[in-house]
Amino acid sequence: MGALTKEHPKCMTEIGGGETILSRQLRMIAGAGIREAVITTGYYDSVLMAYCRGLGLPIEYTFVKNERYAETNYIYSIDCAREYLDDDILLMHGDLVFEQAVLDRVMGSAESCMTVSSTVPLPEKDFKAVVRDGTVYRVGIEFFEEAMAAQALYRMRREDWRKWLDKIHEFCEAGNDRVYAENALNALDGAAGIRALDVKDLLCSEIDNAEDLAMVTDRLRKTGEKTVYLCFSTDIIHGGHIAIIKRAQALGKLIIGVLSDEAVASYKRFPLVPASERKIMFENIAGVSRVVEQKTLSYREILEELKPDIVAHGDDWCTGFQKPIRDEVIAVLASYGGELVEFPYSSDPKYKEIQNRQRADLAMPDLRRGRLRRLMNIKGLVTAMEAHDGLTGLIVENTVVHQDGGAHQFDAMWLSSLCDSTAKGKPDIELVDMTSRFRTIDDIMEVTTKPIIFDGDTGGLTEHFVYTVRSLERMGVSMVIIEDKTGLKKNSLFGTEVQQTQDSIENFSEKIRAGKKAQRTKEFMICARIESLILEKGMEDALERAFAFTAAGADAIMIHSRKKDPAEIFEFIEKFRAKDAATPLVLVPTSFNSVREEEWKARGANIVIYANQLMRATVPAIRKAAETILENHRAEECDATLMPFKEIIRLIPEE
Ligand code: SPV
Ligand code: MG
Repeated sequence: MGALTKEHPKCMTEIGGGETILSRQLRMIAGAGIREAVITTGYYDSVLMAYCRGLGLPIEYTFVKNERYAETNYIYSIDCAREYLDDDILLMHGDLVFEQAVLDRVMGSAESCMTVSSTVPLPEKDFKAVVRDGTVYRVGIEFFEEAMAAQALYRMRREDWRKWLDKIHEFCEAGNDRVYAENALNALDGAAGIRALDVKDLLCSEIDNAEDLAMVTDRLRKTGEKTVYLCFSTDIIHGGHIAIIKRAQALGKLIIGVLSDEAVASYKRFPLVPASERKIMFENIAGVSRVVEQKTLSYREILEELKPDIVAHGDDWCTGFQKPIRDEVIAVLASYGGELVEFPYSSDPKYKEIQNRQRADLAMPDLRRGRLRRLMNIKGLVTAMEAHDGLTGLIVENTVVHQDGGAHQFDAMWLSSLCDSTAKGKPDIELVDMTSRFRTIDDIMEVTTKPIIFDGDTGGLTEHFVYTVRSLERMGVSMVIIEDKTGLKKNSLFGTEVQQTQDSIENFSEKIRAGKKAQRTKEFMICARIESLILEKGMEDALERAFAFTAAGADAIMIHSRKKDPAEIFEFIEKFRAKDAATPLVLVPTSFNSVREEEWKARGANIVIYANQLMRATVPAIRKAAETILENHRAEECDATLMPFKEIIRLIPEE
């Protein structure tokens, strides 16, 4: 190496990209989560120590000088350092350069291992390993039979390492300290249980001369030219993310994707930090070449656009709901010759704690209130499911269905007057008073984070409604829906079978105006519900009211119908949208239930409320259980239809 090592040890030789052999090794092991390094030194030890410390890596160094470096081999250096090596270790020579995938495999090995290559030709003068049944028996330059090219990169389990280290000590005590440490290993005759880890053509090479140096720098430059794509949905960056970013950077030029707000909200929870800000967060991480937004959970679109050489991901997606996404990534990569690199996934307990804290934040009134509007902006159409107590709230909060690599969950909760009254065994005639309704809201809010749409019935007297608005706002409710009826309200699903009176446009508009005036926050919404179709007053009446109520300040319009056929709702949406493209439209498709959400969205609706299905699912189930017990005079027969309480308890969050 001559001139290259005149003023510093060989490991400080530059290998391009602003790195030396050593800085690259240390950066990579720090990225793999290793926090302690024992470095044996010889000449230029002070230069080396200052250099390592100047790298600013999160590593605690122990430097051990081999005072007899000129006359001994590294078997003796290890022996000098043995008191610091009583652990699982990663052992490597200081002149070794390897690519990230090699380190990933070594770190991922459950057993002690050494890197070998079945594809690299046997070198004349360098290390070779004699391998039998996957176990390394001998390492040295002199073996050619049953041998594979090998590199001095080992991962050693403590008990295996102990055997080797004791042998090293035995050799040195006997004055046999001018040989390789591997000579001591060979004396163990395979007893150290080192598996041969075949890294094939991956870069794993020592630098002995200028030729090696040229080859390695060229290989690294080519790696650097590769583009690597890594997608994140997180809104907090912690150490684990940085470690993955560093690993991905070692594979090439790194492009980071941030998952769109819509995709995050659909599969996880509402993002606390919007995609635009998450983008800036990642742009400010050193070495990230570009940050793009990934619109969907599926990678197809972004991969077809960017065609990265490598997609990197944690190996947690090999099973579970992300598997179809992974399968698609593999197929798309195969279509243009890209490669998938997976890192062992480790979940950080600290991250869980942060997530729990985030959940608690999301439940706070000020953060919850505005989220309905933001979700509408992000998704175009949001879905709300009825909840009438803490338990149904938890079902709405936590039920997720994974389908075709996507995830679906409800965006919001509907606090139905019908279900709240029914749960109390009372008719839906505004008999359950506001204090009791607020109590239900509070029960639900205490255990959930999703935005709440409150069924405000008629809103009562205008003088009372203004108080209701303020209370709901204060609690963190996002929207109240009031219907244009007056007098004794009955549930709309009875239609004209019961006596119901529609309020006048003037009165109801006045109620809306008063509510809007009473409101203190910008985010709270008042939605006007039009009963013209329910009461068979015709489309013209419905539309006239919709425009009048919007003019009075309503933030949204709900149009209701109890017909099975969705035709009149389609017609209303079309006619309303012809004149008003912006005001959100809310639907409760209990009767007209054949239309899918995608179609409602395409037609211009913004909120779909599933108003009573959970309650209707409960009643037949509990009645059947009661009847079965009565019929059999015992509970055994009904057991098969019941959920064990252990499972029910799992739905309930622990603080
Ligand atoms: C409710 O769920 O209480 C409603 C919707 O108001 S509906 O029952 O369809 O009228
Ligand atoms: Mg109602």
